[in-house]
Amino acid sequence: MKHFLPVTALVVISTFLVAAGIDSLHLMPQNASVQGETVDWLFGLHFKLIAFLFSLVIVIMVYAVVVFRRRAGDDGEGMHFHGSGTLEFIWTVVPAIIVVFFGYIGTTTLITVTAAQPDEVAIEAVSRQWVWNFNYPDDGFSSEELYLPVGQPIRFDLKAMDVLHAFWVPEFRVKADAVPGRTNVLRITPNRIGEYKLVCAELCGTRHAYMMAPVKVVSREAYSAWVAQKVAEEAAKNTPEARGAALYISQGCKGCHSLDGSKIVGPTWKGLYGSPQELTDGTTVIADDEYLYNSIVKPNLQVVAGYPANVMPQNYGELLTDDNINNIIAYIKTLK
Ligand code: HEC
Ligand SMILES: [Cu+2]
Repeated sequence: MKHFLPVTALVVISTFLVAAGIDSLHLMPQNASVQGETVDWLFGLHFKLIAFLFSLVIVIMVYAVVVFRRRAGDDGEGMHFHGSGTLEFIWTVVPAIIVVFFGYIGTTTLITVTAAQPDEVAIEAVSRQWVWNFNYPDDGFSSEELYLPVGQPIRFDLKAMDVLHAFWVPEFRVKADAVPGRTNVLRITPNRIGEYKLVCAELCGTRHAYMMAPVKVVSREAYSAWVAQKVAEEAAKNTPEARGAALYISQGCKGCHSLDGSKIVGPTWKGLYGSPQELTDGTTVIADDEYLYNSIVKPNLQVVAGYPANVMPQNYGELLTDDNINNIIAYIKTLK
């Protein structure tokens, strides 16, 4: 019994020292979410328990080695004893209580961290090999950067287009898998303005290590400004001219028509609208809306002099809607 007090004192001192040592290592980056506070609290508690258990084992072992060592001239036997009911009871019941207690706070922490928030905003995080994309359904645009307003509870709907990925921003602490064919949910309320990095935390192929996306937690005002800018960009993408420019590429017009005045297979579109066109039958027409429409739908009707007939595909009238064609014409008009 005379060893009990010094050993207890040493265990207590060692626990504090080890716990402080672990703390000073800063194993986790700065926390930046409300959920992270709960996680860090639980994490900290575990490390204090680890510091205690480590001290319990190491202090008693070192104490025994030093204090009970064989001294010069001592060749007697050690003390013999058979078990101790009290001790066994204590070292069964106390750890059992601790384990159940930690199980309990682990569960309540999980419930707190995953709880739905009344005013949460949904953002869809779409993962594919090897990029992230964020859809903001409330405002109808998507972005490659994740902007978040500080203090706003966010519900991430996680999607995967090909294989398993995982959504993880270390500063937010919480993490969830993105699984093809289902939508996993992850809730985060960022509470610290700053720039972070989203990483994929599920080995997903060759470029897994590079599957990252910038995360910017900004003030509410900066967020509104960014949303307004994105909405405007989205609207700009939706003009007839912009849609026509997209069709120029997606329908293959680009392969035969240049925009810079150079002659490829067909005539350039630069300065085409409103200019006189010499045709193979010797006549000259002005390239107005009607002429352009006919040139797209029935290319052989009026063939431009110096160019072969039957080269421009004859079936654009079937492939393209009238809307498509009008968009292309609107685009051609911008090519001065
Ligand atoms: C395989 C090559 C090819 C592709 C692809 C092609 N064109 Fe053409 N296009 C031509 C050729 C060659 C001419 C000139 C002969 C003629 O008038 O038919 C022409 C002529 C035109 C003209 C008249 C130009 C002028 O200077 O008077 C328009 C307008 C036109 N194409 C629009 C389109 C559009 C729109 C697309 C895509 C949806 C497209 N073309 C795709 C080859 C192509
Ligand atoms: Cu991935």
